[in-house]
Parts: sequence; C-alpha cells; structure tokens
Amino acid sequence: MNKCGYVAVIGKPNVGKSTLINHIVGEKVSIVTAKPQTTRHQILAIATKKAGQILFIDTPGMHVGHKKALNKFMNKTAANSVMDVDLILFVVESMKWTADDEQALKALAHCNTDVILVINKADLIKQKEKLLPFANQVFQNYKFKEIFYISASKGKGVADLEKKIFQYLPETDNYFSDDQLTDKSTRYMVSELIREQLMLRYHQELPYSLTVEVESFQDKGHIIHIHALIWVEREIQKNMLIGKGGESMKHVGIQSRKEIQDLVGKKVHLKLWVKVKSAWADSDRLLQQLGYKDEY
Ligand SMILES: Nc1nc2c(ncn2[C@@H]2O[C@H](COP(=O)(O)OP(=O)(O)OP(=O)(O)O)[C@@H](O)[C@H]2O)c(=O)[nH]1
Ligand SMILES: [Mg+2]
Repeated sequence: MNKCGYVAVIGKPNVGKSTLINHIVGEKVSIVTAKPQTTRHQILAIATKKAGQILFIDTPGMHVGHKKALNKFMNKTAANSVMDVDLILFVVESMKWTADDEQALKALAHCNTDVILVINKADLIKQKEKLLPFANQVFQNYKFKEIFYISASKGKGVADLEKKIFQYLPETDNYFSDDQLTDKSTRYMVSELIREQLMLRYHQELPYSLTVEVESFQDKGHIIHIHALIWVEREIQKNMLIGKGGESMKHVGIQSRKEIQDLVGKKVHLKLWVKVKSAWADSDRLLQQLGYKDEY
C-alpha cells in the first residue's frame, strides 16, 4: 500500500517551516536563515520514503504590517498554497502567539482540509509543563486534527510526525521519480543558495532589498560557469553590499560556490555582480521580471 499526496506547510515567518521540510526530505531543498521572511516562493520539496511520497509545499511566512509589493506577493503565495492539498501543517513557535500567527491562521478560515498543529522549537523551552497550557490556548483558535511538539533543527519528534502525515495521504503510486527533490530548476536553486549567503552575511534592511538572478549557467562538462546578478533597490545599498575592499562579497562568493558545488556535484566558477533596479521590491512589473510570478 503506497501513499502519496500534497502537504502545505504554513505559519508566520521564522517558525522553522523550511527546517522541518529539509529534515524530512533529508536534503537542503529550501534555504534557512535566522532572519524572518527567508522563503519567498512556493517550493515543492519531495520526500521519498518506504511508505510513499510526501509532497511538501514550503511557503513564505505570513506577516502583517509590510506594504511592499514583494510582501503582498509572499502573503498571497502562502495563502493560496492551502488550496487542493491533502493535509496542512500549521507551524507555530513554542510559547509565542502574535499578530502574524493570527494572519496565517486566517488562511485556514475557508478551507476544509485537515490541519495538524506543529509546535516547533520545543528545545528552547526549559519548563516543558508550560507547553500544554500554550497548546490549549492555540487549540481554542481552530479545530486542529492533531498536535505535535517537535524540534525541527534537532529532529526531535519529527519521525512520529512523519508517520502521522502518511496516515492522512491517499493511497496511490508516487507522482515523482525517487531521486527528484523539487520542481525548481537548478538555476533557481543556485540563486537561492546565493541569496542564503547574502541573508546570513548582511543585516537590517539589506537582506530584504536584494534579489538574485542567475544570468548565465554554462555547463562545460568538468566545470560550470555561473554569472549571477544581485539586484538592490538603491545605489547606497550597492555600496553597502560591496563595502570597503569587497571583503564581505568575497566571502559570499566563496561560501556560495561551495554550496553550489555540493548541489551540482561539479566544480563551479562563480561570478557575482551587484546592480541597482530602483525600488524593484515595490513594483509588480519588476517583481514579475525578476521571477516573482504567481505560481498557482
Ligand atoms: N532552537 C531551534 N531553532 C530552530 C528550530 N527549527 C528551526 N530553527 C531555527 O529557526 C530559524 C528559522 O528557520 P526557518 O526554517 O528558516 O523558518 P521558516 O519558518 O521557514 O521561516 P520563513 O522562510 O522566513 O518563513 C533558523 O535559524 C533555524 O535554524 C528548532 O526546532 N529549534
Ligand atoms: Mg522558510
């Protein structure tokens, strides 16, 4: 009896949605950083197991109070991901319930799909007895089917959650081949690995003002030549990114190249350019141009 189905993972930013998915898939399909709003697109992550396939849909964290076109795109992408799935995981962080959680919960208001409440980062809570009253409080807000306390980064409780997920999936053959990890192209994965390094390296508004576009990707057999553009919104941000002597960018280049080589299993030659596209994150037209298209 093989099972296979779609599972949307939603919640506010930074609760560990991508970490959880990567853990079950066993590979880094979706980038993870300590900063909120890391995931920007809907990403299909395929976990192939003995029992069948879980087709995870990773989503951008839902949030309130940001008015840029990019934020609207992210919220809309996440809200639409709950359509036509077999199961939803609603992820929250232990002991934290905010306006952003409320916003994410709103996406469930009109859907009849079963929802499992996943309370993540349980490792951060010393007094475990406080978790139950918190769970009860969250439970009051919605009729969840199940509740799981986990630590996605430490892998605690994840195996039990995986088993439970399969119970909710329909009996059918696998939709994808066993070695496929995502529906995204290698070019897309490369741009994300670069963006991950940029988000880790830079702070304040910079990570939110940049996007990465792979301009060319040439496989020469033994080596892949990649040229990528880092778009920022203003000239001053370009200067901040490059900085004195270009040390930070050099570091981003070295780390990104290592990550990309792991992904493609080949030697990589990587060139990065920083360019300005005025206010790209607040223009629907430029968002489209830069790959932020409606994916549903
Ligand atoms: N202590 C602890 N940290 C965790 C756990 N799971 C994830 N994290 C950390 O939480 C941060 C955010 O993780 P992500 O997986 O990027 O969170 P996300 O929900 O996908 O965030 P967005 O993409 O911004 O919506 C990272 O620094 C993770 O290492 C956990 O179980 N315990
Ligand atoms: Mg994420």
